[in-house]
Amino acid sequence: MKHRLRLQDVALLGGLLIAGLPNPAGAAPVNYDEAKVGEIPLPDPLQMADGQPVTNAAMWYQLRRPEILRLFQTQVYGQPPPRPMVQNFRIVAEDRAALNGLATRRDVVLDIAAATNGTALTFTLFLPNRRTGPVPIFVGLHLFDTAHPHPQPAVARRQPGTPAPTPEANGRIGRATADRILARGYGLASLNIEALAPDSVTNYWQGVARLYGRTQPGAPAAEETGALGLWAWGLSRALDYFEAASDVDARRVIALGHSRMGKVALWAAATDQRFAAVIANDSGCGGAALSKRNYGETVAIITGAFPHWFCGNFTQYAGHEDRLPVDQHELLALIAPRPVYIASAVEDRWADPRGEFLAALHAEPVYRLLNAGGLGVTTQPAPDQPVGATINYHLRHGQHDLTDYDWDQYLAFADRCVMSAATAPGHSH
Ligand code: GTR
Repeated sequence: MKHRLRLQDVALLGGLLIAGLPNPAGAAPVNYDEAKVGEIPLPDPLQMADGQPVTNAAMWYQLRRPEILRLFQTQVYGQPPPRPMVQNFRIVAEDRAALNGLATRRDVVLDIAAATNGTALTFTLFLPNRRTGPVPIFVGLHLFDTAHPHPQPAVARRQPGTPAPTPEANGRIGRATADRILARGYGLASLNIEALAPDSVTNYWQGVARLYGRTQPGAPAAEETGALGLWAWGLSRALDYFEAASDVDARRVIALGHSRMGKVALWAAATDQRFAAVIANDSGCGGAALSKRNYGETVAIITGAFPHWFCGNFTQYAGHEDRLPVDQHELLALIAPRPVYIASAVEDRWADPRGEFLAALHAEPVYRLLNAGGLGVTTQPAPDQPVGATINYHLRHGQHDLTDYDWDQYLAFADRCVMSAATAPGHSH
C-alpha cells in the first residue's frame, strides 16, 4: 500500500521543493528511484471507454477526443468558463518605439459581462516593428513583468544557502531573449494572473470565477475549474484579441509556458484548437508528466500544496493514481495533430523528466493516426539532444528553468513548424 502524505508533510513539500531542493530528512517520501516507480497501465488513447478501437481520424475527432476531453474537464482541471457573450478589449497604452525602436508595445485590458461585469484580464504584447504583415506570436503567463517598460532579466537561479526564488520570477524572459524573439519576426505577449485568478487557495476565485458567479472562498468543487483552467481561459481570450487585431496572425499563435504555466499552456491548447502549437517547459505533474508514475511530484503532493489549481475531483486520486481514468499522454493527444514541444531538465527531477518523455511517446499513436508524424525515437534521448518532428522533446542539462538553450530550440521549432508551415497549423478542426 502506498504511504499517504500527512498534511504537514505536504505543506513542507510545497514550500521547500519549489526550487528542487532535496527532500528534507523526515519529510514524506518523494520517490526518485526508477526501480520503485511501479507499473500502472496507461489508458489507451485509441480505445473508446467501451473498448472499441479508434481506427480513423473521424472516429478520433467525433467520438474519442470528446470522451478524453470530458475526462480532463470532470476529473483533472474542471469545466472551463464559457467564452464571454460580451467582451471588450481596451488598448490602455501603446508605445511604437519600445525596446529602442525594435517593437511596438501594447497594454490591453479585457472587460467582460458575465454574471457580474468587470475586468477579466490584462496583458502586454510586443510586436516587431520590422514586419510586412500580421506576425506569429508567442503567448504565455508571467513571461515578463508587465509593470516594467521592457522585459527584465530573469532572476538568478538559487545559490546554495540563499532563499528560493518566487515561482513567479522563475522562467521569466529577459530583455536579450525578448529582442531575439522580436528580431526573428515573432510577437511576444504575456498575461497577468491577478485579474484572472490570483495564485492562492484563499484568493484564486476573486477574478474570473467571481465574474462567473462564485461568491465565496473555498477549494474548487468537484467539476469546478481551478486556477490552471482559469489561466488557460485567459490564454484563449488573448487569442480572441489576436483574431481581432490586424497585426497578429491568429492562425500562428504559440502557447508557451514554464512550470505551472507549462501545465496551463498544454491545457489551453487542448481545450482551444485555435492554438497553432504549444511549448511546455519543465511542466511536470499536471503538465506533461504522467500522473500514474510515482516519481517526483505526485497527485497527492500537488493537490495538497495547490488545492486551488485543479477541480475538486482530482484530489480523490491522491495516492490512488491507478483509478485515474485518464493520463497526461492523452492531454498531449488532444493537441494532435498540432506541433507540440515538451522539455525537461536533468536536475528537475521533481517534474519527472522521464514521465514527461513517456507522455510524449505515448501520445504518438494519435499523431500517427492523424498523419502528423511523431517523435521519431522510442527511448529518451541523452541530455542536450533534441528530437522530434511534430512532437518534439529535449532533456537539457541543468535545473528547473527556462534558459537560452531552451529558447534556441523553441525558436527553431517555431520557425520550422509554425512560421514557415505552408498552412498554418492553427484552426485545424
Ligand atoms: C512547484 C510545483 C510544480 C511547479 C512549480 C512552478 O511548487 O510543485 O508543479 O508548478 O511549482 O510552477 O514553479
